[in-house]
Amino acid sequence: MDNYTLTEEQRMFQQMVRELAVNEIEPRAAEIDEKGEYPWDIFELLKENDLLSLPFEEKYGGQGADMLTCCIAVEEIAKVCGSSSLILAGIELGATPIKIFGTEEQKEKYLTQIASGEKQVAFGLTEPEAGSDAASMKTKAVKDGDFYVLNGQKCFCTNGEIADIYSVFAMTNPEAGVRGISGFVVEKGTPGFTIGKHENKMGIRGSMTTELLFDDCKIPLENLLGPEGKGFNLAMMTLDRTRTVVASQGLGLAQGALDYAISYMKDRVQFGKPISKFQGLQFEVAELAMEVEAARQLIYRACAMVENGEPGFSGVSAMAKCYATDVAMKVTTQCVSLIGGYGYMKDYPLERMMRDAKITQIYEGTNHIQKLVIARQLFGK
Ligand code: COS
Repeated sequence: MDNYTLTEEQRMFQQMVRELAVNEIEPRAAEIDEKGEYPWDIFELLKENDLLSLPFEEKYGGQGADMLTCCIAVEEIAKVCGSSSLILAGIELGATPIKIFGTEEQKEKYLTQIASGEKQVAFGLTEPEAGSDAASMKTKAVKDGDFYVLNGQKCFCTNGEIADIYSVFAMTNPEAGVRGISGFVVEKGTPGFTIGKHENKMGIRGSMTTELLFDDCKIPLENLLGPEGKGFNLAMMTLDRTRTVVASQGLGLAQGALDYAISYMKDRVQFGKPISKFQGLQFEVAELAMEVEAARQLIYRACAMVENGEPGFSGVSAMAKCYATDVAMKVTTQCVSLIGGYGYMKDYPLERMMRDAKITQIYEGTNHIQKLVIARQLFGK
């Protein structure tokens, strides 16, 4: 795959998703945000258009799409609705641990259900006292006969209340520290597993974020993901890949805000001419456009590296996530300013884009953590 340009097939795919997003998703975006409800109609739309199955192999009912193609879809949807773009991003995050370490039986069972849209998936790593320091998790999984018994709590789980399948990380051997963490698949309805607090968030309000509570939750031994003690590696390997997806969300929000501001500026007349004719504002927009394009190229490069398993992809994926999401925050904030008082009002999409952009700097590893990952690659640990 070429690192810097899209293939003809990817261009056609991009155009298809763009039209779908503009015609079907954009008209719903303000309402999704306002009501703070999960957009099941958009989920169905993505399902009908074979977008939920993108990242899965054909043998599991998927499209076998490469990383960049998946990211293009997220970018196009994020341009019009941050919450809706999380439908695809949530699948990437929740299902990647199963793709990486799942046995053939686990993949056959779970990936097929996720690809078809029959079931939804989520990722449970973060805990109230284990955020950036993910290895300090307290949730325990103790082997007992044919089961592991889970006790503990996860928080800020995207898709928490609507998922059916969860990739969960827990301590199987606390003495071993980070090497004592293991990954599991937990199914909704397992006794002892309940959903806790529903978070009331600043942005991405159409995405459901909740706690996961485990109280003597017994899961079968065969739900272990990969070898015992390799769960932390699995979580990191997952994030190395999916950070390109969050980067694409940021990119989409930035591009969407920029496109909106440019079109507004061409119509808005002040001092006798459209404000797009003022060079000071043109230069400001030119600078934002430069950063958006630079973010796009970094994401494409990171996707190619992830796809090919090129050495150093972890650092470049962290660069893409950090850069693109910082650009998203800067561009959406400045675009609110560019359209002035209207930018601050809920009748216009920019304030929503600005609120949605903020989380991209935080989730799947804060941007401070991305810099740590990059620095460790440069200097060693
Ligand atoms: N891929 C595979 N294995 C990795 C890895 C990676 N990218 N990064 C680290 N590991 C392994 C290390 O090799 C080490 O294993 P060994 O001891 O067997 O060699 C182990 O994991 C621990 O690594 P390290 O000592 O570097 O872990 P730290 O506790 O210092 O944490 C950071 C590293 C900070 C990078 C990690 O905790 C992190 O990414 N935190 C952010 C978590 C996050 O993104 N949360 C968001 C959740 S999703 S909303």
